[in-house]
Amino acid sequence: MDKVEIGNLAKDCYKILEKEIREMNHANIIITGKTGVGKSTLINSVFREKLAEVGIGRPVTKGIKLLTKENVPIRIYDTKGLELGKDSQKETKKEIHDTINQCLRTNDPDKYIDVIWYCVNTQSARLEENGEAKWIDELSNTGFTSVPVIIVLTKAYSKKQAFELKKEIEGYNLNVAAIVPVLAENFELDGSREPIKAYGGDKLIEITFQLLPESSRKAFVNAQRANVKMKSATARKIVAATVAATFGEGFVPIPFGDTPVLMATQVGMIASITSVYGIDLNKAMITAIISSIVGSSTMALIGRTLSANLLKLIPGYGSVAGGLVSGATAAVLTTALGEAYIRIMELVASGKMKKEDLANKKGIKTMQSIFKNEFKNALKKTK
Ligand SMILES: Nc1nc2c(ncn2[C@@H]2O[C@H](COP(=O)(O)OP(=O)(O)OP(=O)(O)O)[C@@H](O)[C@H]2O)c(=O)[nH]1
Ligand SMILES: [Mg+2]
Repeated sequence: MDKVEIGNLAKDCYKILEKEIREMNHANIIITGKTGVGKSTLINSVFREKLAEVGIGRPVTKGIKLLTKENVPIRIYDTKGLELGKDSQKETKKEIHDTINQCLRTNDPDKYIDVIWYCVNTQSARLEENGEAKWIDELSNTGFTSVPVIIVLTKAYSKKQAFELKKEIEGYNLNVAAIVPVLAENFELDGSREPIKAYGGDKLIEITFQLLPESSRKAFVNAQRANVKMKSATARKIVAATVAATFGEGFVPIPFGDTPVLMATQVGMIASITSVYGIDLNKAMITAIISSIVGSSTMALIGRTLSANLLKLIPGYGSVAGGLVSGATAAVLTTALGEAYIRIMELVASGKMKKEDLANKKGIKTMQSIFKNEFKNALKKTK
């Protein structure tokens, strides 16, 4: 493939990606709880941008701030810490209900509040004091609509303490969907002891996901970072769907000589996986990714392997015009491409590879070796 062809594929891929992001709905979450319970820390740890720090805060009501960031398909409504007084509690609840109702009145599902995270400090006193339990119980129903509430037990340094508090709250039979202990950031102990490792964020993301309407789920998977498995599982579904599609296409051109390995379906797959990981790639990065996949050394390997192993096995191959093979072969290539691309996105998402490196020599080498490996793996599975 020449530079122009690769450039065109990259352009297509970029266009699809832009469109996906532009058309994606948002997930909308209200987060509330007493002052200092760890709301901001939680937001910054479970989403892929530190929204509580870098997000643009726009006041919605006196006590509610909307946190957003461009290209992150989530809206966080951060409430000012709840004070203990009855009047303050009443006012905060009214503001929350007003916000939910207002969003509902837009008649735009993209704006609807999907879930409320109510944060309780795991070390806090019993919930029935100050009427907090009753307050939580009344939170989910605004009079017009009902929004699920998850109680997040924040700063859950001690799992035992979190477990006991959870039991206690369960005893109140509140109108809540789940109670989830989370330690959002490692807790450093003094002296030589190991810090207590952060945990629970992945669980909170999983439970929240289950409560979301279908229309918000894509956005939520994109915006979250605490649940890596959710990203890879979603990406693998996309690969499986693409494999099924290429199968359906029957005979598909494969990369002998100058024939492009990447067809529209695979380009779409790459764009969709990128959007699952929520990694902002520019055109140069996408071009580098595509050229490292269809680059000559990779293609040579594929060509050799395929002609040695696979083509012989495909009945009637000899009668097919040169360069056309069955859906089975296309499936191997698509699987390899998808798996390799997931590996690359994981490296970038986990910080093991800088996305800027995708466009340089080192990055291209890494990607080529990943793709070759995945190609061999995919081929093995067919045997
Ligand atoms: N180690 C550790 N510290 C935490 C955790 N959650 C909160 N903290 C600390 O607790 C303090 C308060 O956390 P914030 O996230 O600012 O609490 P907040 O609810 O946003 O507070 P307000 O916005 O003022 O109501 C900060 O010093 C955090 O570093 C956690 O999971 N682990
Ligand atoms: Mg805060």
